[in-house]
Amino acid sequence: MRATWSCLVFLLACSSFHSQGRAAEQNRYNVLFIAIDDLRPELGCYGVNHGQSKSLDEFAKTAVVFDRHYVQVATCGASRYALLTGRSPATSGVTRSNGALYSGKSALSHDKLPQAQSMPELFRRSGYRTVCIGKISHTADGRVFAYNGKGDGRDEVPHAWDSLPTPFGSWKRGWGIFFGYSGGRSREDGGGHKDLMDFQAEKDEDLPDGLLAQEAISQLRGFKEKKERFFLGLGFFKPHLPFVAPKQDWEALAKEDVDGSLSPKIDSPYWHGGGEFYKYNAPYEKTRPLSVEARKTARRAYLACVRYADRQVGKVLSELDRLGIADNTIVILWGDHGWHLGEQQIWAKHTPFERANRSVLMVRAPGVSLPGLKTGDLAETIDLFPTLTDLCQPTFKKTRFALDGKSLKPVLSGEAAVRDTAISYWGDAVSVRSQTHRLIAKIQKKKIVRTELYDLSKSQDSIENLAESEKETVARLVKKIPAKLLAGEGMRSGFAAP
Ligand SMILES: [Ca+2]
Repeated sequence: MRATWSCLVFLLACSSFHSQGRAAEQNRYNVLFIAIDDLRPELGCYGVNHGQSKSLDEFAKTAVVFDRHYVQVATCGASRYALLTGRSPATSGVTRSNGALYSGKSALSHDKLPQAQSMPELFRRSGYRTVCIGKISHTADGRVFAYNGKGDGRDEVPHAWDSLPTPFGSWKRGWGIFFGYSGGRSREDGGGHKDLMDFQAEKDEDLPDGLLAQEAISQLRGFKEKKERFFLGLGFFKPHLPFVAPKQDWEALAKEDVDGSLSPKIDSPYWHGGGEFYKYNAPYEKTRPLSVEARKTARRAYLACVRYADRQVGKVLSELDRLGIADNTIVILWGDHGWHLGEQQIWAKHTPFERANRSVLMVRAPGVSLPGLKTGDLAETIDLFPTLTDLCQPTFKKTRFALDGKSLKPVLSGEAAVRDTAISYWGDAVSVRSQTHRLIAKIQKKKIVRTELYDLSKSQDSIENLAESEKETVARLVKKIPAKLLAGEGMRSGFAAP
């Protein structure tokens, strides 16, 4: 009898241990997902020594830095669509549209479906408190309005967020704050403001991103106090156009020897004139190409904005440490795409080239990622959804769409690479990046009508098209293009959106 009783106690203990074990395995981490709009890897931790990214460089020492992370599409909305749904443009058809989450065939349903349509929805249905501050999807606050404020303000990502507490300050609304200038002015306030740059503000909180950081800190304190498992999406606006930051950031760059060199123009149908950049009023003559002084001024303005965004990230990460919750919080730092700062004589995103597709990715997963590892392993933005589910083991697992990416956990732990190419899309271009080359295939009516091949092993800005001379490399990389794009299912063209 005594033996039986002991046995029962032992079994109960085992059962309790196992259920606790399972509970501990699921919903394992909080997630702090920080997006920085239009941030290319112009940071110290990426070997670019302007000395203006102190916070991100410090964070990099504790995280894994991906040197070869590529977005799916080099435009805000389509890149974020891929991030949030985990779908490749080859399956979603979203190769251009900024409005993909809420318009056209790719739009998410506003009905609550048996499966989660997006990453934050999946975490929400797992019991996480999901909060969106700033630009995580395409709109500035997660709600659908036109630039002029018209619209019904429905959620851009249905069922994703418990709360959307983006502060508007004196700009009053989402697109107002997104295109904000100092003094509460905005590109979209009807006042005709369209200066390329504005560095008059005194304090961080006199501009939108400072307010976003403030709100994020307040949210983190709330999570800690209520002991909530959280998924916080925090999307900073700078260095997206217009270039606006406090005076101190502009002045700090005055000490820098900002590069004024002229890059050769690329001979490609995907070269474009950077209309979004050129439409702003600049403090220099808007020639093509820009003069050396104009190039320096524009680059300095971009870098000043990077410096400002960097400082806001630093405040939020410091608070995470101070609250003592960094050890069970995964932090992802992600740029939604890169930017040409004059390389190939382009001042913009919206190309299939290296500068537009290569963006910042840093991941800190406590207990998993190797602190300070800088990896050259290839990664795509669609890998982040499966990476987070792999690491966090959220209790709700059903996704509306098959996840097209791969978990980066083996890369984070330094065990193995997970891909030998990264594929990006831009309109009718499919671009395949290997460790050394980038192939750009123009596809029309399911046929490749033109190829470009660049050897990037010596310079990421190479403009020498080797498609004719290195046919074997072209053939090898063409095989990586999803077969359905060439076999009949094809990709749908995007929707024109601003
Ligand atoms: Ca962007």
